[in-house]
Amino acid sequence: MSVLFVLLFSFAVAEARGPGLPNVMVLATGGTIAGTGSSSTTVVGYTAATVGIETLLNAVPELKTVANVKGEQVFQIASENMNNDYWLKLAKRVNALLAQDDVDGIVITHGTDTIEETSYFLDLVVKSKKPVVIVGAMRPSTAISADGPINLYNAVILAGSDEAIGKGVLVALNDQINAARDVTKNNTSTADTFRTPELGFLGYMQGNKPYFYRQSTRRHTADSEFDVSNLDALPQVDIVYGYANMNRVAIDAFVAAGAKGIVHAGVGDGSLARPAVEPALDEARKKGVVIVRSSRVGNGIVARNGEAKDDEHDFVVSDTLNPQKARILLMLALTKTTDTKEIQRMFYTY
Ligand code: DAS
Repeated sequence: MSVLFVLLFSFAVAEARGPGLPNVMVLATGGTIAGTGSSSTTVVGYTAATVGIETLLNAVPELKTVANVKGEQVFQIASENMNNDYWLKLAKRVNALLAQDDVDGIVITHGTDTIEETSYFLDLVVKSKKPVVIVGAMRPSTAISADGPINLYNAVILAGSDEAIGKGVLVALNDQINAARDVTKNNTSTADTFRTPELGFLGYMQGNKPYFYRQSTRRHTADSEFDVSNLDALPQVDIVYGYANMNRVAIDAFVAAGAKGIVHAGVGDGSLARPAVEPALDEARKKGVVIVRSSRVGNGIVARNGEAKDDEHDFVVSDTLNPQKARILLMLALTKTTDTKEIQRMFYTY
C-alpha cells in the first residue's frame, strides 16, 4: 500500500473526528430513564423525571472509557408533557452545540412516550450530519435490571461513532438502532418496545460497537429544508381519530379553535366516513385548513386518490407516516407554505 494512500486514508479518518475519544454531549430532558420508584421492584407506578443529568452520568462510570462526555439538563419532564416550546428549545440547543468543533455527537435522554415524535421533529430540523441519538428506558433507574444505564452507554458509543454520521436522528434502546422517521412504540411497558414494523431496524449495538445494515432513503437533518432557528412558535396542527360511527364534532372543534392543519387518522387506507366526516373536512379545507389523510393502521402507504378523491378535495396524503409523525411534518411544512402541492411533495420527500 503506497505511503501516499496511507497518509490520505488516515487524514480522511481524522477528518471524521479528531484523535482520541469523541466528544459527546448528553442533553437530559426527563422520562423514565431519570425516574425513581418506591422500591427496586417498582417498574410501573414510579415517578418519571426526578433524577438529574449528573446523577445519570455518574451512575455509568464506563462512559469515560468510550467518550469525553459532558452533560446538560435542558428540561426535566415526563415526555407525555412534551410540547412545541420544549421542541424549539431543544432543537435550537442541539444545533448550537453541533455547530461547535469540539462536539462530535449528541445524546438526548428522553421519556419513551414521545421519543418517536421528538426524534422525527429533530430529524427534520437538525442542521448537521453529526450523530444525534435519542435514548430512554422502560424501567426506572431504581429498578432491578434498569435498562437506562446500558441504553445510555450504547447511545454514547453510537453518538461518538463514525458509522452514525449522516444517518439522521437515531433512536437506540435495547441494543437496537431505529431511524427517527419510522420508529414507533409498540408495547406499553416492555423493554423491546421500540420497533420499526415492516421497514425494520437500521442495525444493532453489539460489543460496544454499532452495526448498520441499511439506512433511510428519505431526506433528513443537514439535507432538510426546514429551519426553526428564527421561530418562537409552530402552527397548530391536530389529529382526529377514525372509528366506526365517527362524527364531525372533533373536526369542527379543532377548526373553531384555530387549527391550521388537521391530520385524519382514518380506518384502513385512510378512509373518510361519509356523510359525517368528509363534508366536515371539506368545509375545513375551504376555510384554509390543510388536511392530511393518514391511517390508524400504522403500516403501509396511504394512496393518493385511493379511498378519497384527494385531487378534488385538495387533500394531502401522509405516504407511510403514522398520524403523530404526519402531524409533525405538516406543522413544519406550514412554516414554509400553505400550497398543498408543495406540501404533498414534502410528504413524498421526508
Ligand atoms: N411517562 C413516560 C415518559 O416520560 C415514562 C417513560 O417511559 O419515559 O415518556
